Amino acid sequence: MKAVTVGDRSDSFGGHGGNMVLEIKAALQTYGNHTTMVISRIYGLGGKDFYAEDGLKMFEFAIDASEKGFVEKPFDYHGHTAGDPSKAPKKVLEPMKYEDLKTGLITVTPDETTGKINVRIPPLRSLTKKPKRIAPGHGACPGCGIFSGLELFFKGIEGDIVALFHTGCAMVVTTGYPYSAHKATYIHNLFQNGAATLSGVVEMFHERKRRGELDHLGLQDDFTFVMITGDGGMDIGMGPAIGAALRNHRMIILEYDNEGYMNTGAQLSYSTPMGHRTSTSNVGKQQGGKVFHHKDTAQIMAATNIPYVFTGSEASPQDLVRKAAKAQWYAQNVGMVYGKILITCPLNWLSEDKDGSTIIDQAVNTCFFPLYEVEKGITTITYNPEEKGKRVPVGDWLKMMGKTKHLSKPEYAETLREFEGEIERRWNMLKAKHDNPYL
Ligand SMILES: Cc1ncc(C[n+]2csc(CCOP(=O)(O)OP(=O)(O)O)c2C)c(N)n1
Ligand code: SF4
Repeated sequence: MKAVTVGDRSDSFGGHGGNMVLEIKAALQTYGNHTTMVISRIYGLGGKDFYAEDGLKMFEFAIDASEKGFVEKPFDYHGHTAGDPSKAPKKVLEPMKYEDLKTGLITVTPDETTGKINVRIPPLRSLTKKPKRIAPGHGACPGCGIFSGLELFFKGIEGDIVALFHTGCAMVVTTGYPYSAHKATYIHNLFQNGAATLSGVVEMFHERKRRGELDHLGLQDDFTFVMITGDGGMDIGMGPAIGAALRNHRMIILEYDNEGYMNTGAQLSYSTPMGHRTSTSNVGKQQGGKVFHHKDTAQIMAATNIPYVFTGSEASPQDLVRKAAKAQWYAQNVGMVYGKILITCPLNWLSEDKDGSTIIDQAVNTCFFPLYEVEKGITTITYNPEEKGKRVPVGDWLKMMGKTKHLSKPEYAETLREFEGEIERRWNMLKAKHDNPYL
């Protein structure tokens, strides 16, 4: 057969063909057929029908190619109505420049004798020159902590990134069709596929680099691969995330934790703390917020034995930027990193927009969200509110949010006591780990 046309009723974006044509091409290659020309046409999208004339056209493409000896258009859409080019979205942002992203102001050096990774960061003001990787103009609610948290983290990353975002607020509010707020290379995939997809991209990148297949592009090739997920995405995508951790791919998983599935209407996640109100853990006669404790994702990921795990908060910016720089070093040189940052969601926490970083700071100072890192199995608390004389009662933090105000009422005293007890238990466990490198 000289030529074959394959019609796919779905596109595999970026693949120059639907899944069927890619499979057929692969099968031909596998069986040593390098001569049959393959023409790919995507048809029937957007409710378009497929008529006999369309079928005839498919034959004509192949006949034309076999007569000419070459394929004029190997890949195209068939039967679609072209849009009006004058209405195409205009480019409004210039691409970021590598020189601006790689400031050289942050240095990360491994100490050969102690094995420690030394990080030096400049005064944070000097990093404000670094371009934002997510453009303003996205649709997040006022006071949303996601973007200030992510941008702060990215300030600690030098050079280019490839970011994969799970579904969730961070993704939804930055990708309102036909626009995108992402200035860096961006991939979206579903909760069950995110970590698997990015680990595939990482391995493909390193393998093609090793083969020299990217040399002709003249690229700076020191990308950092980062997956961004919410706490809900981390629930649903926990299996693939652990799989990627066990395979130890050179990438970072950064979880922004707003303690619920906010994008779909503030349902509880496994990270929602006990007693907190969400749309599926109500406060009323029958229930006083969530009835079981939040899972400790950072400890779960630390147990996979990846080289670096950290927690961070935008209320402790130096700490977060330093950890981001260290995360980049590990992700480029050793293996997988997992980081968790607590961020505010004023819409569903029923808190004041302006109070975001104060609330987060209080969460850290109650020891509910301790700042620490686990580096090659060794735990270090990077900020200890007790030693600084800053520890505050849990109730002081909870009364700042509408979702937890009820916990100060006498009828919820038992829930509060239980929640406080769990915070204390986990904090003491962490201190023990900090004091003993074998724990
Ligand atoms: C497998 C699957 N289940 C459910 C959904 C619907 N869904 C989209 S976003 C979302 C919530 C995500 O929560 P989180 O990751 O915490 O991000 P947030 O919206 O809080 O930023 C859910 C349940 C989905 N997209 N895929
Ligand atoms: S719902 Fe919450 S997390 Fe989502 S954009 Fe609004 S403030 Fe941010």
